[in-house]
Amino acid sequence: METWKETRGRTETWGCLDERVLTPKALGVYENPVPLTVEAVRVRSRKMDLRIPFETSFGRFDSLVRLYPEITFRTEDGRRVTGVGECSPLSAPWYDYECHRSVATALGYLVASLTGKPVEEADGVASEKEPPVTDVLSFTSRYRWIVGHPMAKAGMEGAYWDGVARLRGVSVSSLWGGTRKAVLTGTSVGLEPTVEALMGKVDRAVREMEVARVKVKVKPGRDLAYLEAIRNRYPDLPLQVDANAAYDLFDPAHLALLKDFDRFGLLMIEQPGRNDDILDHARQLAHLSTPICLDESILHAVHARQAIQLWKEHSHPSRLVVNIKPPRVGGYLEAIRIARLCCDNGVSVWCGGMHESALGKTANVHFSSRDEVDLPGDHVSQAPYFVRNVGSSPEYRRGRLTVPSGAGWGIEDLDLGD
Ligand code: OSB
Ligand code: MG
Repeated sequence: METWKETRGRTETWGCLDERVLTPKALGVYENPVPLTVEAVRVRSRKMDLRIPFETSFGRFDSLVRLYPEITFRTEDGRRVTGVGECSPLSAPWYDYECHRSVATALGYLVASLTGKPVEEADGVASEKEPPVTDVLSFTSRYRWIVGHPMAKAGMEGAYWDGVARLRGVSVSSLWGGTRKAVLTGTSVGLEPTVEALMGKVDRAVREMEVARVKVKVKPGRDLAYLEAIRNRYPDLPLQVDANAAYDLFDPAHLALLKDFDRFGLLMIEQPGRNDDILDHARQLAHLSTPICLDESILHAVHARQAIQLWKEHSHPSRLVVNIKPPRVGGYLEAIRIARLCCDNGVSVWCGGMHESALGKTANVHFSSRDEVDLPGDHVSQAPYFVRNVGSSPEYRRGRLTVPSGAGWGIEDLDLGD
């Protein structure tokens, strides 16, 4: 039964949004026909110290653990290829319920599913009787039964794409139907205790880095004075804010603050309300002229479809923006599906970040090379993100990152240790 249909854009999209719609073929995403036997799956992890401790409305952190699932595939003629992905949770369940400990647990189930062993016996070596995988859906269907845990799944899917791209000797961007050679990038500036400290970070981003736009974190009480200072110094700077769910959309004082943001000509206000809400964001903020961006509350394409529908009823799709983070939506195919759905309905999208290491950031850059991704992403920091990274980041110059063209992710000096 067809329940919802949108015909204004390039594609027709049905309400169910299961894998029969927005398929890899319809999205221009490569469908690998070569049978690949999963031989082994292992997970490495690295604790990484941030150069700049990061504060948001939910908390402050100065180090992160990144997990790297690695898959060894065997082709029918005996060739071996390995691919690696990144899981980029925070260290505690602040942003969503995931953290590096929950991701490690979920990865145990993913490894068991891919290697055909019970989770208690999963040692990463595949049992002989598992059939090979081909296209991405045949790969993800192995672990589709696992509810939730999108960051664990995204890292595993990343390993699949890197492996397939290396086998073919092409970049992941080309498998994903990416068209851009460079992607626009902005920076995300954390909360600072004083206006002067924040202005130091903003000055560096604007004057030294020349980023394509600046995003600043806000929360009630650390908002208007900060925005006023930025606007006084930089009247034309492309500027947006991210509240990480810090405002109560039914508190008149908070609503008045958000309405006041209209004075600053912001590109968007990101996730002001609850991290699991879409409906109240649509209804309670329809009187703002600043577009609302959803981050935390969009976990898959069905949520994006519901948001689009609600903005059509209560506001206008041009006042909705979606921050697509592949780790938050369970992988790259789902990220591309959301991008297409939004683009077809007049909703702008950009690629957010989770303070990924060089591998995860590079994957986000490959995703951002799709033409639906029309706004600058959070791909760079005011200083290198980490004291020591796992490889070089894509080449940055004046608000743009070059999409790597080498095989796989195209990171030549990737070093994950043992
Ligand atoms: O809400 O976009 C967010 C970092 C960690 C968790 C959530 C968010 C962020 C950022 C920084 O804003 C993005 C980045 O530079 O990686
Ligand atoms: Mg955000």
